Amino acid sequence: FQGVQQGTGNSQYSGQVTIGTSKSGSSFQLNDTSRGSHKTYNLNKGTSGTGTLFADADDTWGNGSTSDAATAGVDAHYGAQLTWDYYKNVHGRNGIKGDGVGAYSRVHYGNNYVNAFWSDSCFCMTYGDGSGNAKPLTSIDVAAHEMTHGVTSNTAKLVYSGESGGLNEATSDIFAAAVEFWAANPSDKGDYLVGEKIDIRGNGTPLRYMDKPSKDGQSKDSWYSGLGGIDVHYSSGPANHWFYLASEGSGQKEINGVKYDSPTSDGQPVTAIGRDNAAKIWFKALSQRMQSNTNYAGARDATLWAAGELFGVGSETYNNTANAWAAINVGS
Ligand code: ASN
Ligand code: ZN
Repeated sequence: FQGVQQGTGNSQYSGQVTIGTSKSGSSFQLNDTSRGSHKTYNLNKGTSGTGTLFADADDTWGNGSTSDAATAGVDAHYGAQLTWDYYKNVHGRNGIKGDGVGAYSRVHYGNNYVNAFWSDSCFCMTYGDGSGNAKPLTSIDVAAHEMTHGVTSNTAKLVYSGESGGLNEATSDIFAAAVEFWAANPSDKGDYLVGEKIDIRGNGTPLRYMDKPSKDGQSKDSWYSGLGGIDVHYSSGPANHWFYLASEGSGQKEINGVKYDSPTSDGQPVTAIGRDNAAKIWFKALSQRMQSNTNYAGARDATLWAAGELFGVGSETYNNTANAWAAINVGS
């Protein structure tokens, strides 16, 4: 099978990793032919087009720091590879559209750009280099978050405003956490924090907390009638909180060295169904039940339908799934 190669990447966040590359003439390229030909490009501070496809003479990429432009390419390429493998192995989905076709990644976008984004029009992910204390936005969780926007666009198509926008954002955070745990990379272990590697505020705090979203100062822990009127990155809070509660249960817990303390809005404890079950339920709900205008009440219905299909209506898992919704003030 000509073309499929395993390169060695020295990433910034994930240590030394094996990445899918391909050979072209006497050189190698960041073109993962085993995952839909997902390619990674260097924009070299540009903001349009694709810049140049990363190429290398010996198939060993990056040096683990920003002094080598290929390092961000390694992290982005690896994050896309993990996310591809997660969807395929855990959910049986072959690529973002389910058709085996890869997207592509672009790194070194613009100057001091402190963000990353998915675009439906290019079917691609783009990463900034950060600025000041904020590091390049190429960590595993950010890559999985952005790639999941592509999955949402090709499944439920949740409109990116109002409550459906919060659910769209939460879907990206939920699978960001799920991919990070699933990858089990020793340099970036799984957690229920989003963007903890980036240090976006320069004080060591993550962008978002799923056990108690309000810890960021703006996200909401529970549903309330005005939720649809706030920014989608904050109205995601209750659904992120649902995922944490369903996965791990309420109260205090320490996982991979991170301490969590998850409250419930109804004061009733929630018993965990486990992260893998929660992710299976959310994916099935997203891909088979949610629609563009699904709101929080609809998301509850969709996940209970999925839990019923997967585990049986009235099963312990089904009931605990419902309890996690009650804990964020949705349903009863
Ligand atoms: N990084 C952001 C996100 O994926 C970009 C945006 O606001 N859409 O949510
Ligand atoms: Zn997002």
